[in-house]
Amino acid sequence: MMLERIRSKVLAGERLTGRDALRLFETDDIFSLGMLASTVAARKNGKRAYFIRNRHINPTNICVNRCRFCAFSRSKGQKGAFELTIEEIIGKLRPEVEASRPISEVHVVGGLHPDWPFTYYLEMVREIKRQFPRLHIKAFTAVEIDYLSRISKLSLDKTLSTLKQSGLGSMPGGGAEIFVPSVRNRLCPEKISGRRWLEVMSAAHKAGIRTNATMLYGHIETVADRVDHLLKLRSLQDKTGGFQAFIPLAYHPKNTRMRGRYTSGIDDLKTIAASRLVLDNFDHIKAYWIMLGEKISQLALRFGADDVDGTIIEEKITHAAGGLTAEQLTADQLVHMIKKAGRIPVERDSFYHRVRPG
Ligand code: V47
Ligand code: SF4
Repeated sequence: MMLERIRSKVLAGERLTGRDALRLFETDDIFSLGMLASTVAARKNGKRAYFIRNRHINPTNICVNRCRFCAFSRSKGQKGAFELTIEEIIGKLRPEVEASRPISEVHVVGGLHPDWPFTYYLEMVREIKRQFPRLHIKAFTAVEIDYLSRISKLSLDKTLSTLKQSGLGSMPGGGAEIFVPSVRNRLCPEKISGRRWLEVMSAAHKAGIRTNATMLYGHIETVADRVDHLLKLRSLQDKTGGFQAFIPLAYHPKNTRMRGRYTSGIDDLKTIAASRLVLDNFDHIKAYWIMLGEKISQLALRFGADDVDGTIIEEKITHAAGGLTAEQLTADQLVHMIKKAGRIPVERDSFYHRVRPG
């Protein structure tokens, strides 16, 4: 019953308020919530569910920040710390790019290294582009871009345009966590503020770089904090239109200093559905199978999601924190997953163009 008024608004194409959004998170009626979100997803993407052939690369896990939810990062010299050379990065990519069905995108995200200069990052992007001109480079979160601008002493705009000229194609959505300062200060006190994250994304969009957005949920935040986060993203998207997909990231507690519990399947599905309904100006909601698991991701495709990410190949951030999934799935497995969820698999490129029929 509680959802009746919201349903009417959604069906009439009216925008939901923060109060409506709270109701979505608070409802127990997940079936009505899922159906409503699914209706909106169908309006935007029909029955299509997207996937991509991609590979993740983490150039280093050495990081000057110490986010309390992060089990991936290490200090310099600490056991388990690693640094990849550009040759090693090229070596990881080559078999995937030269395969009969090559990856179309590399996703590059890492720690904030205390010594690497900006030129190392530029060289990394340039060399990937030189070796594999057709590979799309989706790299560096807003947190990394801010750091690169500080170490290079270049303005944000100049940092972004230099990276773009060197081959950066788009940016992932990490580092957003939860924007509300009181929560953010407990999660990751050294990290840039939520406001700065939004500023960096705004600058990227103005520079013609499309990005994603994320929200880390299921730790110490309240549903009101989630709603605040979604509304801030929606408001920036109204201004720039530069976000492609929104990805709720389910908190994984193992080996972290924050501890806590894994999220529940119910909360995962509610968060997908509420995001779909609140972010009316986002084209895509991604069910990141690495964090949700294959089965919840399938259900998420019936709760408003239209994308499951990709083949990944190697995943360190979630798996350091107790990820329960495999690190990679083949395109065939992704197609099967999507079909069994009653959706039409579409292999996409980084801008959601169809690559070939699934
Ligand atoms: O920024 C860190 C999160 C993010 C944990 O844009 C954790 O297409 C859960 O942003 N439990 C990186 N999450 C991953 C990311 C991403 C992944 C896939 C696709 C895209 C995209 C973006 O992972 C970090 C942080 O928010 N994270 N530790 C943890 N223990
Ligand atoms: Fe560093 Fe990112 Fe981990 Fe925070 S989440 S400690 S910024 S690698």
